[in-house]
Amino acid sequence: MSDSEGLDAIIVGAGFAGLYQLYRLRELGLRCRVLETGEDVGGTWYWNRYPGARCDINSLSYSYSFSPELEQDWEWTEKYPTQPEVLRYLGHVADRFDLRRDISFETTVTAAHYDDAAGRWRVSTNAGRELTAQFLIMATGCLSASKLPEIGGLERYRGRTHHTARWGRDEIRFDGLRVGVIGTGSSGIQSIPIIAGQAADLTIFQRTPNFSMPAGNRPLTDAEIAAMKADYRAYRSAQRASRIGVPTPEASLSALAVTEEERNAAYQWGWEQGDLYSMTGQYVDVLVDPAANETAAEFVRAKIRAVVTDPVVAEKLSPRTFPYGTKRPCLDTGYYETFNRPNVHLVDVRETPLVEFTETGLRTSGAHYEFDAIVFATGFDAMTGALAAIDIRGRNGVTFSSQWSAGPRTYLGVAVARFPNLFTITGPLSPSVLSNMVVSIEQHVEWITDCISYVRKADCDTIEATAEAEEAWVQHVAEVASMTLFPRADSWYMGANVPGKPRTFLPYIGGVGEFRRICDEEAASGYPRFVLARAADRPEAVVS
Ligand code: NA7
Repeated sequence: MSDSEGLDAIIVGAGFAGLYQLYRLRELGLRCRVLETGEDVGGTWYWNRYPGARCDINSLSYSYSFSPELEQDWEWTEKYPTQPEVLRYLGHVADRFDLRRDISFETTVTAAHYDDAAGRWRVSTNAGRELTAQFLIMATGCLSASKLPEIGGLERYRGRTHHTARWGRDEIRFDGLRVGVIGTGSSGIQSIPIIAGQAADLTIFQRTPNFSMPAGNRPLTDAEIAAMKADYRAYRSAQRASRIGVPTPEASLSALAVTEEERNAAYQWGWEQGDLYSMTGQYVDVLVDPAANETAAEFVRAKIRAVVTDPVVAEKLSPRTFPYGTKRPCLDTGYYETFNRPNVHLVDVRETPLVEFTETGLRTSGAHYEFDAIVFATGFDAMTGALAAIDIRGRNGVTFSSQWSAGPRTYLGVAVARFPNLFTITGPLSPSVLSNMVVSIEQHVEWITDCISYVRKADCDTIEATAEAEEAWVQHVAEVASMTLFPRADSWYMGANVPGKPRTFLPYIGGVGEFRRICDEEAASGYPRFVLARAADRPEAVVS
């Protein structure tokens, strides 16, 4: 099918990012189409329907700020919203702003090629459809390309299988079943206590134990909702200027400058907040100094030992191979307590590695396990996976894979040299997963919208980051990361969970407020690290 719509922009993905980008570009008068694999809006919140799936950021904070009316009308019910509640919210946003009419659901983008001569992107879909547009905006998410364990034989296995990131729309229960769960990241840690309550027998295959703390989830009170709604504008400003998209107090002391009693009291206070940042935020050096970090790590290990009654199991659950906070910490509801249940067993796959799936279950180097159902909580090819899944070709047919063999290269995580008029919302090398995603998404969407508006007002047709700007940004992102302990962990932030993926730090750790300042400066000074060109001048006018 050919493009009959004469599109200005194609947006790939209808999650938080794609929905807001559509809203903004429509406001600018652009004709847009959103292409979305799912049957409905939601992105991450459409796919991750596993039991216990919940956001780890306070609902009043993890929400759009662009519409004060939406902020006032929507009623969040819990401190940490469940997946169904976030999905309802996004459905409400789609209806409220009449977004669905420009979204094609059940449509997967397979290829996007830049046509130099026409100065347009040609986008192909799984349904054999071809669309063209001047601008292509990838709202494909940071954690959307799910991954399976890298062992063979899955086709042989006759029981049920479920991936946490591809959970079905119908309720899935495990009553009376023998269940195996592979993976102990956030998805495993949130779902394991619930699956354990249903299954006859549950075996958890752990490769790396994680640091987790009680979420302390609870209903929001009317008073706290009213207080936030009375002061939302000031709160949103503080979010935008903050380090992680949630306003938090800045620490001033070293963890090593206080007594053990003082330190443990401070960590205890952070622990009781039940959030991702209060513990690490107690001291300036927890994420940069190994000795300071170890004090926080040991505090959490002591908590694990206090809950888990079998000391051998407690030790297996205690992280020792990476600094606290350098892999995404988790919030849980009864995770460690689950290991005291008689129907729950823990297998350390570093001691006895996974070997293969069999017709009836799973074999490790130590034993064979029979299961009626296996749950894969094995995570994602983070930040680059969803982009790599599409055959994207820029100027002269250049591909991401040919340019990114040593790690992703972007300018500000939003633009890529040799890929004119292509934008990546919260792309690699932007704060993204180290921040409240909604705050970072809004910042990128607004920046992209202003940039497109600038291009049109300047009577130009293309905008493209220079290779020099990209190189400088790649260096800066790596340099800032190297000042922290993050590169020491085999985390998905480092691409370490995907065999063969280059080991580079994928997000930008300089902070949301600082990143916004850099992006704003680029725009305010007329996009000096980009080349703008008119169709008539192409391609000679563009140096790369
Ligand atoms: P994560 O955090 O990547 O967790 C995946 C888990 O699966 C983690 O424990 C992995 O161990 C484990 N894993 C992955 N591959 C294997 C293989 N082959 N064998 C054994 N174990 C394996 O994904 P989640 O979905 O839990 O959470 C992702 C993010 O979503 C989360 O951080 C929040 O930001 C929201 P590993 O640690 O790599 O050794």
